[in-house]
Amino acid sequence: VRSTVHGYPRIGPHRELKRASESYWRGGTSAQELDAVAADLRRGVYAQLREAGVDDIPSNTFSYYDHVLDTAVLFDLVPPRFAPPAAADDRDEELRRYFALARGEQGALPLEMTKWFDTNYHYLVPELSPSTRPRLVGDKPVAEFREAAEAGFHTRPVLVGPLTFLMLAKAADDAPEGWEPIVLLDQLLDAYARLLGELRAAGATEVQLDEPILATDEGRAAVGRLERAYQRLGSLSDRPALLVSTYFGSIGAPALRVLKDSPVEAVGLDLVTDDEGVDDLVQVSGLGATRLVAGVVEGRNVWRTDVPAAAATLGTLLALTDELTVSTSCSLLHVPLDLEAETSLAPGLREALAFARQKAEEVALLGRVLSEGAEAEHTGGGGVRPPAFTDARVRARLDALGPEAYERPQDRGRPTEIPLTTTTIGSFPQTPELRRARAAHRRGELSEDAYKQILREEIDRVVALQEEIGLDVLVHGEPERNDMVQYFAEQLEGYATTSNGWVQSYGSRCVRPPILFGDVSRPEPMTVEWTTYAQSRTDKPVKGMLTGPVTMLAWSFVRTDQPLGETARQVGLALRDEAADLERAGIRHIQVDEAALRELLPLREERRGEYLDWAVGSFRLATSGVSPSTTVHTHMCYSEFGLIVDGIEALDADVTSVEAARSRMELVRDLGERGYKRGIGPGVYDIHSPRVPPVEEVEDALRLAVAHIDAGNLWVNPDCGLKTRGYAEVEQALRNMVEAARRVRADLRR
Ligand code: THG
Ligand code: ZN
Repeated sequence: VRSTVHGYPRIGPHRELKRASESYWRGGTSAQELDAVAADLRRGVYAQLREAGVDDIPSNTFSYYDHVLDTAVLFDLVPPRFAPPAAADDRDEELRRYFALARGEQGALPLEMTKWFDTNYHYLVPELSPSTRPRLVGDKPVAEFREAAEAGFHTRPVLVGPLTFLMLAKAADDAPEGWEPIVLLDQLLDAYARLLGELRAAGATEVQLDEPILATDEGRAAVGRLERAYQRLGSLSDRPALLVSTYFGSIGAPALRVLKDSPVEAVGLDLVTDDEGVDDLVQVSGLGATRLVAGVVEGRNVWRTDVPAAAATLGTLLALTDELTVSTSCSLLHVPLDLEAETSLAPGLREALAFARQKAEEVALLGRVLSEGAEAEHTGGGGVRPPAFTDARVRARLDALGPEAYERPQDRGRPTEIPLTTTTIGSFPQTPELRRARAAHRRGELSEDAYKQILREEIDRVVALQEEIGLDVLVHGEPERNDMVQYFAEQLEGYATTSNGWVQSYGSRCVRPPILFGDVSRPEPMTVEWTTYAQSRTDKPVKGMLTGPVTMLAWSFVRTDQPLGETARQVGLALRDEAADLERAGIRHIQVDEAALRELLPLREERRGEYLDWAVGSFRLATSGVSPSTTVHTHMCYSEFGLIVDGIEALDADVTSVEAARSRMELVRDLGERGYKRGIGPGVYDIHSPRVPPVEEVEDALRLAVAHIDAGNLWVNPDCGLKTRGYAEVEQALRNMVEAARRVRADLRR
């Protein structure tokens, strides 16, 4: 029994890739230097996996920005607005175009970014049209295979599978209505066929094709295309062995049967995310000669594997297949690299954790246990459970709550009499000075008093700026927060934070997801000091800013010993206490962000109702304790409204701001038709690019919106927080936004 992993973190032990690429973008590093850093990181990964004892090492899991983007570039699936490299062998030109696709350049907006399934990783969405001609133009997988081979590692190149690639792509704006990228399947398969031939010629004996789309309803429904794709690739005469790898959930018996009956040599299944994977295997009467790559080590959470239990599962799987490989449930891209880099985790908790490197050791151990009959208990792999950390008081309080704790009075009035009230989502730019001060404070080089003084001065500036611009509902700007989840996790009981547990979110941007290991409670107020300080500096209302329960879970590693809904209720209760304290301190607007509400939506329809029940319940628990006259706000990112409009209504916030740049009109029309009676703030400009929207553009958006929504219910705001932007553009954009609101208000009075 061999061992492998589906993929590995690529940013480096100290985020070397972030440093190197950001420096390259600033012009401080040459293409050669950047490539050298990347090559070192790749070699480091192969060496680490070999040292961990992993038998089959993947390659092409590295990316400068995103693996879906890499695939688009590899097959020449680049929209025409991105000029091709001036010369074929100019590395700077090649990188310029690659990063332009991800980040935009003069005259060309970047590809859209969206969440990779239900994770906090973002991929770039390929734009395809009927004139798109897939063809193999790059050699990244081949070059990285050769590079690894020269360093002494025979690897298994990993590719995004053709079905997943096309089903995640979107039709370009100029494509005819109703055209779908999937119609390019046959042409794309020709390009994959060529690539497989080149990999074979370079010496690759096995290639992994990732098809996580099969865990979604749409993917499961595409069995006909699945069959076509893998019959075609499988019947190539001179090719490497094919591993079709699936993850983020089970794929269902029909898809599994297609793969079993196809000429592919191996199938990877996620056996931890839900409990249907083994049922699927039983239903198709086992895989027979098709090798099973069994994902029994959880790839996207940080708990140590119960090795004896996993070994027992693998034992039963041996009856369902002739050949077995032990693996992770998905790529380890979603967990931090190495627990050894953490020095300050509480003992007891630490022993219960495994990061990527430790998980690689776990698959290797399981491989040995099964091959050699080694006793799991005697090989250091006993199932260590997280320490039971229960808080009887939290449980008693939750048990004592009745249904009224989840309801606000329905006849509460409209929060403001101003039509088109202007506000922002919460965060203001985090200046380099601010980041430096926070880093110095963390290292102990800046005293608590001096740090707080800097924060107060920043709040003074942000409040004065908003007053001067003429915004109606102000914010304090969140200068004290490193991250909207980490900041709260640092202050809540039941949560641990890491010092180096970085996980890639998109491109060079990383987050350190905290670890929610026990019952959650709030020892002290978390935001009252800063919010009330800001309120003391202005007569305008200041909005208090909290992160909602779903988002606190979505962007953390969470305990698995109780249902997510139960954990969410505990977070909701802590936030309810915080909201009460804010209100007592005189704050009359409270925003509870649920940026990740869409992201945690289950990939399969049949599980969505249950999810929305607990997601909505925990939000309402957090927000229903305040007086009817306090305005409750919420904000959501990346929402596709067909799916989430019911959620907006169910949350029952007084004001919901949404990132609606693309679907703004659809949303206001839909809410208007439903007679939605609460406030709605469809983001009037896109903060993800530095572009300043002209007044007229915002005005047009507002005029369209007031045609569908009562102006008294319409709020005016950017589409997301401003922390990643610079002051120069933010100031001008907000001025234009406020001016546009003034013009439309004046017309309404006529
Ligand atoms: N927090 C968390 N997850 C998120 C977001 C967030 N996921 C979705 C979205 N927002 C992702 N956006 C970003 C934007 C900026 C950064 C990370 C994710 C970022 N990170 C700093 C960096 O990489 O340099 C590090 C921040 C830190 O010091 O903690 O800028 O807001 N959890
Ligand atoms: Zn947002």
